[in-house]
Amino acid sequence: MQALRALPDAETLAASVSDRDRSAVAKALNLLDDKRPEARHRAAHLLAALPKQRLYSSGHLVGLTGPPGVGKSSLTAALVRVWRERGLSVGILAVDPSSPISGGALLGDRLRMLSGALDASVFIRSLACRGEFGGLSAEVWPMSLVMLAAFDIVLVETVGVGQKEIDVSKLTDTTCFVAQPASGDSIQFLKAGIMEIPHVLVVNKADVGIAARKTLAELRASLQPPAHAEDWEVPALAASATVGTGIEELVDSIEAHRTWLVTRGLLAPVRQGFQAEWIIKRLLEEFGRFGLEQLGGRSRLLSDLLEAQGPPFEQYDALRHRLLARWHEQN
Ligand SMILES: Nc1nc2c(ncn2[C@@H]2O[C@H](COP(=O)(O)OP(=O)(O)OP(=O)(O)O)[C@@H](O)[C@H]2O)c(=O)[nH]1
Ligand SMILES: [Mg+2]
Repeated sequence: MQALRALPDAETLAASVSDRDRSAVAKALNLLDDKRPEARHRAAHLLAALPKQRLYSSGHLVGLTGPPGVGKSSLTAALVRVWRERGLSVGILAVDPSSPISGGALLGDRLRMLSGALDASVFIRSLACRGEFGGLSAEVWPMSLVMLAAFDIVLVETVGVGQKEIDVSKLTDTTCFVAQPASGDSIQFLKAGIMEIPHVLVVNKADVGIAARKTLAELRASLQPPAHAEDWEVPALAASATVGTGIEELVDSIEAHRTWLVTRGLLAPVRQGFQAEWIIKRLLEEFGRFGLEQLGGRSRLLSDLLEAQGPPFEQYDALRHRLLARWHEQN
């Protein structure tokens, strides 16, 4: 209770987050991580008080995923430098499978090594993954919303080798998969349709030479041409996070995908869709399939949620109460 009393009220915190106050962002993220009922109540108010336009119609949520050691953190640091040069602020959520402390520290070190990359407009938060969302912690969605209210770019770094990427692509506007030179795994996953096709593919460590070029050629060959001219054509690039080649092109490709979404009016619906999926996933975890059926079934719920478009915790709690009331009536 002590810690909660020390917090400013949800509206004040939301206003400070929107003013890009870093310590407010840190406090807001702590609040979302707090499982106590009073904290959850405040977190719901906080999310409801954030400017809707920022959460659903602006900024860019970028996912960076790939196998362990492929260079995601190094690439993050290189990307941050370019974004900063372009005047954009960046919030980073690093979902670390092992240790939230060492993961964040490592990323911080990488960023510090790139002189000038780590300034007041770059914010890093490390999250331990708790086995949900195929490696993504349940808080990633609400935390992304808080970060979107405060930063131009929100980058989510997650480790994934195959199927796990599917879940990242359900939480970020643009998913970027980082492939390892001379590793056939990702190509096999793509070909077999096990891996959700990312929006941007990049072979890192291009400085190793021939092996990277070969992998890039194989990846390009394994990408299906789009069925419709209107579909997004997935770019496959080579980059070197350590040498710094291909980074501007990577930033341009990531930006091009956002432009593609915006010109088709897809940014808001895509994010509302992530939120609806996040709510359904939580309901499924708490009440199982039977619970979902009682609420009208998955597809009905999905369309109801997309239509209603409220803040995430409010929508979730309303459904939860509806279900509990129903069960109470029946027994
Ligand atoms: N040669 C070469 N090595 C690189 C490049 N990028 C990263 N590395 C090296 O690859 C190793 C792993 O880099 P990280 O950036 O920690 O990779 P990661 O994907 O974030 O790793 P995890 O978070 O542990 O999954 C480090 O030793 C880096 O120095 C690159 O472009 N070229
Ligand atoms: Mg890393």
